[in-house]
Amino acid sequence: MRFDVLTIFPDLFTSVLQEGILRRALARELISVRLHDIRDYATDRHRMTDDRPFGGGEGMVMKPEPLAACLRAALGGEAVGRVILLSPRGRPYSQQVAREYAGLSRLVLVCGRYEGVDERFRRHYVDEELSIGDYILTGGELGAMVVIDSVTRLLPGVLGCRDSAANDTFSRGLLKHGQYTRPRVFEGSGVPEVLLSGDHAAIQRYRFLESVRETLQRRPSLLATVQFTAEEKKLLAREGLLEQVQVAAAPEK
Ligand code: 9D3
Repeated sequence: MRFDVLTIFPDLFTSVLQEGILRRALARELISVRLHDIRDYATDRHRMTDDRPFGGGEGMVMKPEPLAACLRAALGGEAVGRVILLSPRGRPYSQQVAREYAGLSRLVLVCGRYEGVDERFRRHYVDEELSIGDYILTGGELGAMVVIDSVTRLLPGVLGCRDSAANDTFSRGLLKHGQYTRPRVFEGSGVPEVLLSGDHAAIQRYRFLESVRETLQRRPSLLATVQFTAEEKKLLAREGLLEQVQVAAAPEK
């Protein structure tokens, strides 16, 4: 998969791409990331990428010509690849959107700064606007990194089967159960006995119930989209959790 990033701060991306899973995905050519410095496409002698808003008001707006020239260079004649503008008024990002992007061969991520980009650039060139959450950032770069990180780990071959994406917190809509490792006793606290028992069916039941309890407590609205098997329902009923789960899953929460 190929990512093209348009930004006035390409250096922000270097550390994120130089460590861990992203570094390995790049080295194995499972992804490529091309950073395009919008400032290289500014035409005036001060290399300005922003200007004051017509009509007045606070802050600055990103000029359309450098953005358009940079995008043209990034696409290199091919009109393939979805053009995504990171923006606080965009569609909310989610694991579902990440899975959708992971099915594409190319993403172009445009990072705005200041108060936003000129509306004509947005209308003529942007396929969709994407927000990473309801809080205010100083620009789109962190959003682009979130997209690159979350999409890359979904690509075939990026994660080993041991930590495969199929096991994720959001893969079936339940939060993950807590995990324990050595030592057996830490600051006076032990490890749940069942995890030491070697009884894999019992461990699986315990973890499933822990997942449901964690989800009920922390994110009950997530339960609305979870499908339980008949066997899981029996287990939940036996633990006195079925009714709570059904209440949490009911609409109008
Ligand atoms: C006063 C109006 N502001 C909108 C709430 C203007 C504004 C603030 C911050 C415009 C752009 C920005 C910079 N943010 C992003 O570029 C951004 C972002 C975000 O702020 N929150 C969540 N997701 C994203 S993706 C890009």
